[in-house]
Amino acid sequence: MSYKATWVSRWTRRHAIKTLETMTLKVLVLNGPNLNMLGVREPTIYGSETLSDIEALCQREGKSLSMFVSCRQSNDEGELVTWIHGARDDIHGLLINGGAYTHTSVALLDALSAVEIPTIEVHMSNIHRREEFRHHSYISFAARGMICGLGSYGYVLGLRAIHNILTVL
Ligand code: CA2
Repeated sequence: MSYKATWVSRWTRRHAIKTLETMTLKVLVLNGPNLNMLGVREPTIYGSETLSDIEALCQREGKSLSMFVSCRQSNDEGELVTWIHGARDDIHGLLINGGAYTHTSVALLDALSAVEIPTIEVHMSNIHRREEFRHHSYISFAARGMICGLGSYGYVLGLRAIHNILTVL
């Protein structure tokens, strides 16, 4: 490698590290269908916390990790796909509970695969202890990891995992 190429590559590496040090990591937390009903019904499966409680928990955890966390929920598959596409340019990590679309949606899988954003899948309940149709997840094909069965704590762990992926791994 020439002197100039070496210098440029050193500068590029140093510049990239500096950019990483000063950049605020942005994470999008997506919740799918019916998760807006959390805390309202079926407390035996999903607990008594509302979606707002969980979103506030995510904001707090994000702050403690110096990450900016935005949260969105939709009952509409197409809207979720559009939000995933929109994350491509300025979101560094995704935490997603796809709700029932987890088990049915190739569209969500394709959207996640297309944007290539490090993604953690989360579920309130342990989907492997439930009906057989919940055991399969399309989202898992595109996710770096999956957390299930730990209720809202899974969102906290998911954000920590994303932070780890973006800063260490
Ligand atoms: O355990 C999870 O987080 C799920 O993603 C929740 C989905 C379910 O379809 C997945 O298999 C596992 C359902 C969310 C529905 O939430 C409700 C909350 C209260 C009342 C009714 C539904």
